[in-house]
Amino acid sequence: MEDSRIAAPIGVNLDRFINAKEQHFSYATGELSQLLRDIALAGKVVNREINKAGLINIAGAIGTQNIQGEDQQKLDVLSNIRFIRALTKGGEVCAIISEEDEKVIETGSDSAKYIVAIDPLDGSSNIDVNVSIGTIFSIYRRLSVVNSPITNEDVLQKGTEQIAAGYILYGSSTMLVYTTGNGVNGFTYEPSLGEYFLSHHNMKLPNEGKIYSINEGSYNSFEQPVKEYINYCREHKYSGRYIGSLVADFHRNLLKGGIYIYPKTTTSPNGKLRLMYECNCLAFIAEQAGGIATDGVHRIMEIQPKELHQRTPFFVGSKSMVEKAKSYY
Ligand code: P6P
Repeated sequence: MEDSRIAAPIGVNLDRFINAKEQHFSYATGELSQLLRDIALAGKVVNREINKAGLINIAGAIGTQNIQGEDQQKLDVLSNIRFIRALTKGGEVCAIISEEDEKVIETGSDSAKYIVAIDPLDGSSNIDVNVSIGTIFSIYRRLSVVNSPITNEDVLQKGTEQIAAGYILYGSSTMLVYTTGNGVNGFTYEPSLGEYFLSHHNMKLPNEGKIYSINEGSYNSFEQPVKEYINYCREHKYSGRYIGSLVADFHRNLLKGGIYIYPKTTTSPNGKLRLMYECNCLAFIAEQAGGIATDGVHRIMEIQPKELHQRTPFFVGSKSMVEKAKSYY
């Protein structure tokens, strides 16, 4: 037999991983697996559009604003369309909460069991300066019976009710990182094969870290406990690393240990980040990897949402660092 070493194994692709995991759940009927595949596929399309943005003039602002009053970038709008189309055609989702849409999007798949909350492209102000950006998503089970109208209770569920969450990081390489409540796994996209391959199995967030991510330009507007924690980090010679792109900062801290903080500020009295499609998603991943996520004091995933685009202060990362920050409150 030929020496098998000349054919290096290419590893486990996302499809095979999802199928293998599905077999662990006797009740799994394949819909969640299909939903994860739909998200992964849309991520491939968005990845392709991001990578050629500068060439075909889809970078930059389009002159409109989203519900948040933020200038919409062409790729924001394009990514939103791609994910909504993929989730709608996939048939597994009955409703979508998107950062780019004021109201809940009903897909028309009234017999579908799942609801997705998504930030199609976070960090979009970084698009035209070629800094990493990301898609962030959560998956919930609908509470109302199928083929009935979508209710507020369906779309305003606590983070503890998530059945899956993840992000796609469009960086020096494109990665899909997700959890279904049994640990966190990372897949690296191989464009030449059009496949995601398992590259980071059972990811763990180091309990300690020496990286803190916060926009210190807003220092003067922070609450006293936040200022005291920043001073603690400075005294202990931690490294300040703030890319200005949540998914990129979160991913680095997930791998190396660290804390990301977006606290209340005078301009963002409830914090800037959104509970449903940014904070809950990353909180679920952080917790599944051994970290924690709070609003400074309370567990993010215990917050009862009252509105779709609700904001919250966000402290996420290494358990001992988030707890240290909390000790100043
Ligand atoms: P600031 C991007 O707009 C974002 O939502 C996150 O990705 C990022 O961490 C944060 O806002 C940056 O906000 O106010 O520090 O520029």
